[in-house]
Amino acid sequence: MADPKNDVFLRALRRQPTVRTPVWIMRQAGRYLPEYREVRAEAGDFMSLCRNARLACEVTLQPLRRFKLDAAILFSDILTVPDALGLGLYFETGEGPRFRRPVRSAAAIRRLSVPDVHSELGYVFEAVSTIRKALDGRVPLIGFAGSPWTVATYMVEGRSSRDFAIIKGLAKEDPQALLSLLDVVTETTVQYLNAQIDAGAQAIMVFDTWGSALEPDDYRRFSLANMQTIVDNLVRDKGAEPIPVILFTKGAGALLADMADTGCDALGVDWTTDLQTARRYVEDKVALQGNLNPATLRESPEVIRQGVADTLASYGHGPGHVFNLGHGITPDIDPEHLGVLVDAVHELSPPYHE
Ligand code: 1CP
Repeated sequence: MADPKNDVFLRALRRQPTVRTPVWIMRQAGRYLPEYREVRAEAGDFMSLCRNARLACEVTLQPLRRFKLDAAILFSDILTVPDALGLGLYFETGEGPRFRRPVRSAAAIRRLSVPDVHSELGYVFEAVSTIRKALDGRVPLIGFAGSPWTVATYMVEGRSSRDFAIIKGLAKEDPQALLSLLDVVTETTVQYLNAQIDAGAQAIMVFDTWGSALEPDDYRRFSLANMQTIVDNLVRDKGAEPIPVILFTKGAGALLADMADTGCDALGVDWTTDLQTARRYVEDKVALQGNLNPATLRESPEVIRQGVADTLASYGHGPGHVFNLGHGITPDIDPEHLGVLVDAVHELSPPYHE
C-alpha cells in the first residue's frame, strides 16, 4: 500500500526533519463528539461498535473531518485481548468495563492459553483494513494494544481499579503465577499487534495506563519487561522504513530513561513531567509524544493557545516531537476547544523546525 500523503507524524516518530509539529489526540474518537454518540447508539453498545468494521471505521474518521489531525487511531479497546482469552468483557452503563470471569488464582491462570487471534480478534483486523482503505493515504493509521500489566490489572481485578489491591497481593504472594499470566497476555499481544500490522497499521502504540502504580523495581519486572518482549517481537519491516513503536506509561517520570532503552521509537509523556526534563531523561534516543494536561481543554481559547505555546517551547527546537495531550480527552470537552488546540499547533510550531 502507498505511503501516506501526510507523513509528518511518521517522520516525527523517526526524528526526521518536518516543517511543523504533527498532532493527534488520545481518545480523539469518543464521547465528546455528538456524532460519535449517535453512531454508538446505532450500534447498541460499545463492543458492538468495535465488532462492526463499517461503524468502527466511521467513528475513526469522525475527528479527522473536524480537525487537521496528522494521524488516525484504530477504534477499538485494550480489553479486546482479555475478551479473546475468554474472560467475558461487558460494559455496565456509566460504570466502565467489567469481566464476568476474572482470573484470580494460580489454577485459573494455568487454564489460560493463547487464543487463535485470527478467529477471536478477526473483527479488529477487518476494522484496520477497512479504515486503511477509507483513509486512502491521507494520514497514517495507528494500531494499538494495552501493555500486558495494564491489561492484567483488569483481568485480575475484574474491573477498573485505583488501588490494584488484588493484583498487588498476587505479585507479593505468588509472583510466578502473575508472571505466567503476563506471559500469556504478552504472547497474545505480540500476535495481535503483528496481525494489525499485516492488516495495514502504520505505527503501533502500547498503552500502559497503570504501570506507575508499581514501585520502580516491580515496574521493570511486571510491566517494562513485557513491553520489551513486544518491541523485540513485532515484525516491523513492512515498507521502506520500519513501523515505529510508541510506548506510553502514564506517570513514568524518571522511568522514561529505562523505557528509552527498549528499542522503541517514541515515548508518550503525561503532563506530570516537563517535555524538557523528559528530553533529558531519554538523551534524544527516542521521539516524545505529549503532553498538555487534558484539563486545559476546559479553559478559554486564550488559555488553550498559551498551553500549546508552553508545550511546544518546553520540547524546544528540533525534530522528534508529536503533539498530544498527556492522557485521553474527556467526554465533557467542547469539540470547538479541541479545534483551538489543533489550529494552534499548526500555527505556532513551524518556528521550532527552522
Ligand atoms: O462509548 C463509550 O462509552 C466507551 C468509552 C470508550 C472508548 C471511546 C472505551 C471503554 N474505550 C474507548 C476507545 C478506546 N480505548 C481507544 C480508541 C479510540 C481513540 O483513542 O480515539 C483507545 C486507544 C482506548 C484505550 C484504552 N481503553 C485504555 C488505554 C488508554 C487510556 O485512556 O488510558 C484503557 C485503560 C482502556 C480501558 C477502558 N475502555 C473503556 C473505558 C471507559 C476504559 C477506562 C476504564 C478505566 O478508567 O479503568
